[in-house]
Amino acid sequence: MEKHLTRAAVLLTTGLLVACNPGKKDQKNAAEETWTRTEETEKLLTNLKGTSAQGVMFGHHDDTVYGIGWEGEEGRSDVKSVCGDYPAVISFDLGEVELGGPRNLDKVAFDTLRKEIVKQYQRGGMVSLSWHARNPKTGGDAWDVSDTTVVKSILPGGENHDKFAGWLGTVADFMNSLKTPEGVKVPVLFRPWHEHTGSWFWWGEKLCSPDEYKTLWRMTVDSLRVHGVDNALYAYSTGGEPQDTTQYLVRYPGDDLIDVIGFDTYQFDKQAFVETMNRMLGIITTLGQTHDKVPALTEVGYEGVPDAKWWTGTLWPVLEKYPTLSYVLVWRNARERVTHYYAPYPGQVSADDFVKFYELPETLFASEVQLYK
Ligand code: BMA
Repeated sequence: MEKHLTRAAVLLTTGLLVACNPGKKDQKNAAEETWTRTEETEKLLTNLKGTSAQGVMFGHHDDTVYGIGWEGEEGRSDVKSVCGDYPAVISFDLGEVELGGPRNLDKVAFDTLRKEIVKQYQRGGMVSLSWHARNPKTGGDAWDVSDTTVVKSILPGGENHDKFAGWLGTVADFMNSLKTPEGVKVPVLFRPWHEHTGSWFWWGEKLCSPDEYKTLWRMTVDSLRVHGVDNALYAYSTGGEPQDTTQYLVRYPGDDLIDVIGFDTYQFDKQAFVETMNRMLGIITTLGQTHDKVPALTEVGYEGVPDAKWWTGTLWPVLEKYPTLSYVLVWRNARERVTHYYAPYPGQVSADDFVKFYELPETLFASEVQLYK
């Protein structure tokens, strides 16, 4: 770890110089030269840009590690139990990897995540990783917004910078540990610092300036690159707040750092949800084209899916209007919070409608994609 920290410190300094002096081209090139992506990761990016011609991939958080009434059963998935196939995208969370313990914030072992990530790769599907990192200043969780100087404190020169550089090292170690039995590093889409257009995480809008937020991003990516992480793509995802492309880009850290542009939104009131979806999907469709980035609905859902026709009656009629969308991912089926689920399970009120959604030729599940060929 000490070796990592030293190397990270050098790179973080470079990153900061780049952030502060965008005109100094040679410095930027020096930082860019320090990284490459594996062949499989390049392939993933190319295929992500191509799959929308075929359809939109369906995703589910923590799909294969637990569901309603079960946990840790080899091969099980609520989505598969309902429609017969795994999601094309499965996401997991790295929260608390920074503490060095065996399990993440939702009590899933990191060893289990490693195995499931490899399995999803072997299916030809994609893995996305979010990171609900704990609050590095207060010691609270990601939702602790009691102090508005947390981001500042972890940037170069801040009192928690060294500590946080160590945290980034734990993320890098995890990414570097994702290998198939043949030794192939498994590509992942890393999606940290999400929903930052709201103010419920310590990296949220009211808790740091746009420059601080962008520097946090650059520091994160630079650090992973210098730690040898060559199997990651990066996703920038706002909440549903931006009203137009300009607002969406206020904290955008730069085309050189980001591969996927997305947003998270949930249904409470149906009309408000549909309005937000149309506005945001329009924004990321436009920016996907003008910035050559992959647009994705990085988190969506209706808790408990109480509408029996939600999939084909609400979600799909909006999605089908935005054919360049790469994937749509619903949040987890929590086994420890009985009403906190977003995908159907056998017998759930929207299960039959989900099968109809699955049967649409334009929705893609794991057996319908090959993202590494
Ligand atoms: C939230 C909830 C929490 C969970 C967190 C990270 O939206 O599901 O229960 O801890 O995501 O997965």
